Amino acid sequence: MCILDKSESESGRSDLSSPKLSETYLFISDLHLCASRPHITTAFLSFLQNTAIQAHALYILGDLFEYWAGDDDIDDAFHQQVIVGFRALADAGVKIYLMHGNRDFLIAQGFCTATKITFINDPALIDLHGKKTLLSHGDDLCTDDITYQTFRRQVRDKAWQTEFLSLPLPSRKKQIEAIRAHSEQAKSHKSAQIMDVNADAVQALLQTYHYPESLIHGHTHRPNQHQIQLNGHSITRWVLGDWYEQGSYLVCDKQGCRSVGL
Ligand code: LP5
Ligand code: MN
Repeated sequence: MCILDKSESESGRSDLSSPKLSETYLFISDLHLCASRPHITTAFLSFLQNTAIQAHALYILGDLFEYWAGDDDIDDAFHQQVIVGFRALADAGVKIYLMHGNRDFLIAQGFCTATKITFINDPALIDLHGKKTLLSHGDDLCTDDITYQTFRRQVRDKAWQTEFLSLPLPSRKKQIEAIRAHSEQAKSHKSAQIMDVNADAVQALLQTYHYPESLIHGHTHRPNQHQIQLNGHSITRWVLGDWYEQGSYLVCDKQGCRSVGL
């Protein structure tokens, strides 16, 4: 597992040409990068070089990749392209944080070291300009999706993962392809409501984390801003968009947060 940086709300950088942007935090998720969608990879690498490079920190809230079969796949040419992009961003002084999604939860220390990314757990509580902000991929909140939650418990089990990772890489990829096909089939029979976050699960999480000012998550691919009133607290739930059709990212600075299309 990657090293967990406990100081997510670290002090500002001093090497940026634009002091205004040095106070900027960017949030993305659900890029589903893969070799067969080169236009998304191009858009993402351009985003790293032109947009993220001006920010203080970039947070990736899961599903960076279409799937990740294990860190022994790091030498793959496509993965190397992405790794080089991240390393250049990190070398320019931008802090990069990554959380697992349901498709890339096998990302481990090898990937984080190669990219100079800091791994964060799901959920992660950070301080955004004095505002408590909770980050999550979001799949854990989809509690109505019973078959998915059962599957999730199995594949997030450490013993199961150790055994799976002991298989040869091609065999793992073959199994993942089968699961992907099965998942696409299963999703076509599920209602949109089942695949959305459950309101009670969201409330329970917000209570556990003592009512942060906002929650940012992805996974559902339904970009939006929801206002939740909970026990006298007004909490904003930001849902990040995916990068299939048109990429978008959430920008948070001292003025607040806003969603921006690429
Ligand atoms: O990702 P998304 O949004 O498309 O769908 C998710 C849920 N599906 C998944 C599966 C992933 O998409 C694909 C696999 C990722 C690779 C992980 C790497 C390591 C795992 C190795 C496993 C061998 O997460 C989908 C949710 C949806 O989000 C919305 O929340 O509904 O969940 C499913 O569709 C899962 C099914 O409901 C249950 C799957 C049980 C699998 C049982 C094994 C059957 C084997 C079939 C072989 C032919
Ligand atoms: Mn997801």
